[in-house]
Amino acid sequence: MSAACPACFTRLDPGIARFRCNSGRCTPVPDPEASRLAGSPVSLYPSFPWTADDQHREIPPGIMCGRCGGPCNVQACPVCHRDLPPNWRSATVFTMAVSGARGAGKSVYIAVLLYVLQQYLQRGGRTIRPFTQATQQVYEERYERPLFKENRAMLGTPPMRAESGAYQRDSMMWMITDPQSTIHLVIRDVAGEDIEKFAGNEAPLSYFSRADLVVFLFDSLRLPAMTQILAGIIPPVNQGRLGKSSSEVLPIVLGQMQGGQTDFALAFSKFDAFHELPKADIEQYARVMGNPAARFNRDETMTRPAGAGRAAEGRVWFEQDQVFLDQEIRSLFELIHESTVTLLAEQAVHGGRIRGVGHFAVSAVGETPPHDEQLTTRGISPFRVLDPLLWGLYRRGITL
Ligand SMILES: Nc1nc2c(ncn2[C@@H]2O[C@H](COP(=O)(O)OP(=O)(O)OP(=O)(O)O)[C@@H](O)[C@H]2O)c(=O)[nH]1
Ligand SMILES: [Mg+2]
Ligand SMILES: [Zn+2]
Ligand SMILES: [Zn+2]
Repeated sequence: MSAACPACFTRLDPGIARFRCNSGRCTPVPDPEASRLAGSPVSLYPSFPWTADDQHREIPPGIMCGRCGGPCNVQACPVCHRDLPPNWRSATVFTMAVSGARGAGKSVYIAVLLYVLQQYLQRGGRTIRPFTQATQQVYEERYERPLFKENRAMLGTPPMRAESGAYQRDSMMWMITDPQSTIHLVIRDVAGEDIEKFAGNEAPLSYFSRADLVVFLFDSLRLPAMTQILAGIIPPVNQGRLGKSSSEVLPIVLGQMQGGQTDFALAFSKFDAFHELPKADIEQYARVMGNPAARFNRDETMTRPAGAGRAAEGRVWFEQDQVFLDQEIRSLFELIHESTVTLLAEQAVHGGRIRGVGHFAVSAVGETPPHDEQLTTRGISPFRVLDPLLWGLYRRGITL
């Protein structure tokens, strides 16, 4: 896999490059293309394109600044004009975007995903670390602190046009290392509010259709039947920050997809709600959800064969688990009268707009928070959170 821009997720073409002036003599100027893709005004030091021709096939170390005549030695993305990290072109990069309605659990999912990934990778002597200081800071302050240190709900992600605090405008970049190789995992969060507003193909969300993987979180707790059935069994959901439903937001996200480059993981979030269904006295749900043999009732991620020398074994295990789970979740969408959801995704595959679709069930917290000031009563108990990512990687030939 060739490298991709960590900001706009464009795969880098070896014949096209861009260089930024670092002479110290130029000043930042408004960059229309960077602004269009960011969805807000962006000023950058001037940058200039370079294209391969018959005489010059290899990307040079730098070019001359078209403004001050000084050196341009910093590589930038030819599409969004953001800086690329040093030596980025030779890196293996996997890009992932998380999408879904407001309050569907995107940010909490990302926080818990990274936490579980760290534990998962430790087996077999592998590690995951923030690749940049900015990532470390954003993760610690915005994700880790509320959930793992203060046990409270995260604030809704601010819209990208917010004056300040829109931390998701920059991707988080992580480095997964095992004795043989290094993979750069780039993750972008988004405010549900921003997705809701968009219709059709919007530049600031165009990274969706350039991502290797888009995870769409379908909020289990917003299903009309669910909250009624579970009234009295789980705490009532805070309706304050909610907007369009998951069924309304899915077509918007799929409408954004084009080019067929992206694998699409369609996942129930807050799946713990489904696990509560047998407690309600409704036969139809109790029978399906009470089946202990069902894949959506067990999570064996941590006992899966993994680590050095066990990749082939791990792959077989994963393939089987994934096929069954996918079938079960499709049936579950039917059972709850939401088969349009799976149908829409299938259509996007057949129309060549996405590369493939997989169905998942995840729970990040493991229970419904009593209120925003107390996230869990038992501690965070994640369920199957790694599945979408492991599937996305598997689809690119990477077995973790
Ligand atoms: N029951 C249950 N509730 C969850 C889970 N994960 C998140 N929640 C609840 O969902 C709320 C919203 O989660 P967020 O991750 O902030 O939602 P978001 O999708 O990032 O929302 P925006 O940033 O507004 O787009 C949390 O405050 C929790 O109350 C889960 O696994 N189970
Ligand atoms: Mg959020
Ligand atoms: Zn870019
Ligand atoms: Zn210059």
